[in-house]
Amino acid sequence: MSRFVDIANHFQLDTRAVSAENYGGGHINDTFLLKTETGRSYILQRINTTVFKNAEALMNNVVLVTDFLKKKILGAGGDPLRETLSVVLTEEGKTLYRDSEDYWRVYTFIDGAVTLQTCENGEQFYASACAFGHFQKLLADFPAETLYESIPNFHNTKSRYQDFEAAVTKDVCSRAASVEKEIAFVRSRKEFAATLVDMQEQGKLPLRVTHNDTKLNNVLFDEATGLPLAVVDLDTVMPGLSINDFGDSIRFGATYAAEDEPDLRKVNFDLELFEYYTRGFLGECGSLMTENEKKMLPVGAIMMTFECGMRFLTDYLNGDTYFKIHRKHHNLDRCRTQFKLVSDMEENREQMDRIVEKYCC
Ligand code: ADP
Ligand code: GN1
Ligand code: MG
Repeated sequence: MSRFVDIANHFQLDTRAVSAENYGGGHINDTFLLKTETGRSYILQRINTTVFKNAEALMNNVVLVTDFLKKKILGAGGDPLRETLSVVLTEEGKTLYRDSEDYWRVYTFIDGAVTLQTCENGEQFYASACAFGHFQKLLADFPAETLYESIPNFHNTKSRYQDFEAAVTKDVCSRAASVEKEIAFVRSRKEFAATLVDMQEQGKLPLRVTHNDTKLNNVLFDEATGLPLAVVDLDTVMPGLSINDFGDSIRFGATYAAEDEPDLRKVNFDLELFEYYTRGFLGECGSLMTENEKKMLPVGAIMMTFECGMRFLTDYLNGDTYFKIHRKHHNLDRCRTQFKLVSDMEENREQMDRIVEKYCC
């Protein structure tokens, strides 16, 4: 029996696990689809403890957030077992199993759902916006102070900039000379990198409980209706900026190209998709947002795309130690798509502002 099946059998499953296959395309954790003797499915995940330093505190967050969401979902007449994650405990009643090397967790599998890696049409992107906007709305009165900061300074673009400069200085893989153009791209936006962090520190943007990793593939859609069903990947739910949740979705989803598309001619920011998302997000949580937040939504989109590209470049310079890679120069390809999108958004900034205004009133 495989090691993963063995590990799975330390959890309270309906019957014994019989198989575990690689699943999903995340860059940080390892995900497996488990099957038990009855044919029931579960999700098994190995937590990347280089990234998440305190797996127990992280799981405490997940339990707090999912318990909170389940109450709200029940109150609204929904199905708490399908509309958010459900943690399966170990035989000892713990949220994590620890073997000699790693921390593991299990979630029940949400059946009848699909995940999208890129949008096929605007309606799907609109649906994902409703999911993340609704998520934000549901967590509006969650007690933020009970949450552990699973990755400190996660979307602190200013400190991400410092990490980038440190990577250029160390240049451990002697790659800096080959990415001069990308380095210059980041450096010319140093002041921009500070904008949102500064505004938040000056009290111009409120901290809220946010998801912080609002990629399209972190939404499950109902297979039967195409409607959004659940927001998953709750590891980075922490205090953050609403506009960064908006922005990270735009970064990943407002293009028909993949995040790692090597042919940049195919990578274009799509204003129509931007409009679909803006309509969905503001429709769900716009009434909770301040005027400043709404005004800064386009900046959130540019910032998250810039920050992510800079993180990919930093990791490339550091020798690919953070994000999983599946080919040589994978992080560089990812960085380049992000920077192409940043340039496109900068060029389309006025149209983005107009679209946001259109859905603000
Ligand atoms: P990562 O942190 O590596 O991105 P995720 O938690 O997002 O991992 O899981 C990877 C994929 O597995 C998701 O994109 C989704 O398709 C699927 N998935 C995760 N949790 C569940 C679940 N409880 N039920 C069904 N599918 C799930
Ligand atoms: C990572 O784990 P995953 O693949 O959902 C990363 C995000 C990046 C994203 C880029 C904890 O998300 O911040 O935006 O890759 N997650 C972490 O695709 O660093
Ligand atoms: Mg994910």
